[in-house]
Amino acid sequence: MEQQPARKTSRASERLKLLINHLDRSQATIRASRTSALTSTYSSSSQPQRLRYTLQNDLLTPEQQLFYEENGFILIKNLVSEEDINKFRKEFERICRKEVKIPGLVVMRDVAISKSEFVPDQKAVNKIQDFQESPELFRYCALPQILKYVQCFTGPNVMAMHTMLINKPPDAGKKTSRHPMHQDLHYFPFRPVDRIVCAWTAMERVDRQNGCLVVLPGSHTGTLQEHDYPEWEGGVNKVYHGVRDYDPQHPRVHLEMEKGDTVFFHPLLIHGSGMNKTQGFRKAISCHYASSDCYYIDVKGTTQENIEKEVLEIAARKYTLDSISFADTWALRGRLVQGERISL
Ligand SMILES: O=C(O)CCC(=O)C(=O)O
Repeated sequence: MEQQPARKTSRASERLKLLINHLDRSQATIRASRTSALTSTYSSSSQPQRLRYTLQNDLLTPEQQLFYEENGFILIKNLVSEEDINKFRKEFERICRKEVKIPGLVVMRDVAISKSEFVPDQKAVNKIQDFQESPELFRYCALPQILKYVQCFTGPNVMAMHTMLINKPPDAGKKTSRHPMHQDLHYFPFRPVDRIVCAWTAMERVDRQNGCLVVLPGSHTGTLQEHDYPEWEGGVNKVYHGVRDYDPQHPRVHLEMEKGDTVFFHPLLIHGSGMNKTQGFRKAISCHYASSDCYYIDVKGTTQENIEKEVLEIAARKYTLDSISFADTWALRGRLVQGERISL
């Protein structure tokens, strides 16, 4: 059963009211800095709601809403059934065995394992991305129990923009199974930032041993930071950029989760994942959603220029088009999962 915290009009609702008042008053004091996240809107005129990160809804309790506003994530227990997760796992295995070919799918391999001649190629797969053409895997993105939470952040018109099944392998001794701390917005040329959300579902128990997600609560209230490849001795996986500088003293939360638990988080939340110290693969399935009335931005001259360049190099090999823009790479992959497709 899905977790349903008690709906009591408690101290949390009082704090929520206080927070709303505070946000109302602090609109004029949001600080500016040179980052493309600035094109986000704090409170666009089409959205009369007074909360910043969540929309008016009948689902989140005041406690949950306040938690997301303050921390930038919310964990919902037991949201995806064991049966569905087992089906996703089977489909992933069929894809790895090349029994099924999915148009547009990107298969990524761990940098340390893929160099080893002793490990079969399938065991090097650390992620598959862009599974929007896989009817079985894409079912995850349209699960009603996921979408009902997603729309608390995006509103009713929902695009599935980015799909991943992460298969963190047992670390090969080089610490390459780690995912550096990053903000997902670094990869996205669309805004407003607060109408984007990630759903990440554990496909088995995840804990500190097998490299669960680590988040810096409250970091979603900051701006988009500069990202680049971290200088790791053992190497870094392709496109695993990390925040260049973040406060090492910032409190961290390790999100230990059971199979089927799902965390929803904001695209500015600084997060990553640790090394997989076990012998098993740690699997999770994930989708980034955005309101379909988000719009594309030009990232030239911003901190996102480096990822744009890298994505366009990959796209030039993947698509047989003469020229393709960063926005096009997203428009081609995005799929409407609820409501109406407006501008993305
Ligand atoms: O599942 C993980 O280990 C981290 C995934 C992640 O943050 C990402 O791919 O952006």
